[in-house]
Amino acid sequence: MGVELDRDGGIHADDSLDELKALAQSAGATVTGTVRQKLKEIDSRTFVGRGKAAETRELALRNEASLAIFDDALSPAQARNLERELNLRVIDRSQLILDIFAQRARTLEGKLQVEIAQLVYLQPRLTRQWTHLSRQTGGSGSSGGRIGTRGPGETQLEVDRRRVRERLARLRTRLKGVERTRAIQRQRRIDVPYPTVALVGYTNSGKSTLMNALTGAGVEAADRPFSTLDPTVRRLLLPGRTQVMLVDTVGFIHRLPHSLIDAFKATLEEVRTAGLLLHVADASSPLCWERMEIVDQVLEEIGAGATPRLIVMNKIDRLTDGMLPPRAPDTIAVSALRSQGLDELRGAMARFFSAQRQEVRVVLPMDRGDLIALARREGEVLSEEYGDGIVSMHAVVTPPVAGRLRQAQIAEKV
Ligand SMILES: Nc1nc2c(ncn2[C@@H]2O[C@H](COP(=O)(O)OP(=O)(O)O)[C@@H](O)[C@H]2O)c(=O)[nH]1
Ligand SMILES: [Mg+2]
Repeated sequence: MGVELDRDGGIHADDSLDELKALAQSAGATVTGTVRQKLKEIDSRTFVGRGKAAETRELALRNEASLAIFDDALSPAQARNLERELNLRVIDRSQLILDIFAQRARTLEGKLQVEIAQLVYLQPRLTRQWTHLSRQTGGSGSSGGRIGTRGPGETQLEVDRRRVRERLARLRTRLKGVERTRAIQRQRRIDVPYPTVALVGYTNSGKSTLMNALTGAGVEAADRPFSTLDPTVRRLLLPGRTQVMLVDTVGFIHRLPHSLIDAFKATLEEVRTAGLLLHVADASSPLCWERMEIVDQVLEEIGAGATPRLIVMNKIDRLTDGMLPPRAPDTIAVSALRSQGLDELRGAMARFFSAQRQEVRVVLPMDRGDLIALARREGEVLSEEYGDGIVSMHAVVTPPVAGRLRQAQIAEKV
């Protein structure tokens, strides 16, 4: 069910509802009907109008539906009232997305993050009526009826809020431990020291396919939302000997639940600390630009709004008329699937990093041959003079290497 409100901007209600349908199917549901309503104002009690609710109840009965999914965020009270009006279990888009994440989570970190997000979402909804209704309709047997009941849903709805709070605290402590390991891994990478490039974009835009095409990483790429939850990192060699670490991570979507963004802070840290973002967009989607705006908003929200980025227009093989959507000058057109345009993309990344190269003049202890070798390998050494137990060097290197050299210097070269 979706509503079109007068004040709606961005993604149109119909497109949003289509996306919701695809999400529901990908979660294992069979969609037996869609309902939409144009509203001036929402009904604060039941979100949609009374007439619409009655109509939906009829439709659900006819189609033997066991679940209603709302495209808009419902307050806990609205969801409860709607369950009563529709005589159906009711969830909203957030809960559906949380459910899909729960299905996709593979690693301990991913599972912890999703469960935290689910519990945070459920916390205000833990009331007696809700529990009662969930029990009544939850066990209907069809796979669609199970959506929103996986993970903590079924078990935790039956415990009281205090125990949920306790569980949340425990999960957060465990997650902290896991995050620490990730932070150490990231630190090691910074020490390496290659710049990090993060793939970002709307879910299903082809980030993982591009990762595989560029690095042969063998990351799972599938035609379904959120197949990637956990970050994968691979080394990528660019023209001009620049090495970078390429990170593939979770995609974004219209109305991504806040509890998820919060819970995935550590995963998204990979994006926040990257030196360059590749914003991968599905150029074959009619909603390409609207989706790019949503991605920009989420990037802003997680503190990566100012990170430099290259815009990668993917799936150009699907553009029958060979026309890209009207585009900004700095975009690179590729087909990750057919490995088209990848040289141009590598070139653009290399140009970005070579423009970022810095001149450094440092005096190093003689025994830091490793750093001199690093500067030679990762940059260009313009001069090196050996003196009394010291080497003074003038080089042009990437920012991470420059940082390493300055850290180890005993004096600035004059
Ligand atoms: N036609 C076409 N399909 C692509 C291209 N890149 C990715 N896909 C498909 O888009 C779907 C989502 O890809 P995936 O890499 O998993 O997207 P992600 O969610 O952004 O990681 C898969 O079915 C891919 O095969 C492309 O360049 N052309
Ligand atoms: Mg992916």
